[in-house]
Amino acid sequence: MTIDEILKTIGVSLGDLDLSACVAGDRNGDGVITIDEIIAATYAALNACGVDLVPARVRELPCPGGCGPQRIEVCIDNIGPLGTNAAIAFAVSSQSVGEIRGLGAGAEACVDVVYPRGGESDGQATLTIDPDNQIPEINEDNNVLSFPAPNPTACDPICS
Ligand SMILES: [Ca+2]
Ligand SMILES: [Ca+2]
Repeated sequence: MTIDEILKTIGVSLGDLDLSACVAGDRNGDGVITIDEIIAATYAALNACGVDLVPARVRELPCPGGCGPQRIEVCIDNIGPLGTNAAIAFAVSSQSVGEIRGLGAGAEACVDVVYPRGGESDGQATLTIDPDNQIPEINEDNNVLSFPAPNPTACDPICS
């Protein structure tokens, strides 16, 4: 949230502006903006007002029977003060592997995907959230996480 938006928030609280000028300022959805919501908006201004997606962690999943494609669990957090209903795409080592649908403020979502071989560098893979930057965020510079590439012999050797 910018200073301009905070001023709009104050304007709404004083009845000068319609609530639609800053719906995000009305945190509890009661149709009015109160002092505590202005304070919350001011705090939010320190971090801007919006979505901030970050890759939380990646975990190798066991493969049933020891044979099959290596699967990983990917967890994405939204550490921003606002949620999003947008589809959030993510890529592993520059290969698009999946998306999640929406993420509330402070929420986390985890999904299982097949680990795409190739693209590792020095045994490290990367998880990139919103790789094509479809979603504007407070911070676009915290969307990449490096993690150790799964050992090729662990799960997806030749299955007979
Ligand atoms: Ca981000
Ligand atoms: Ca983005």
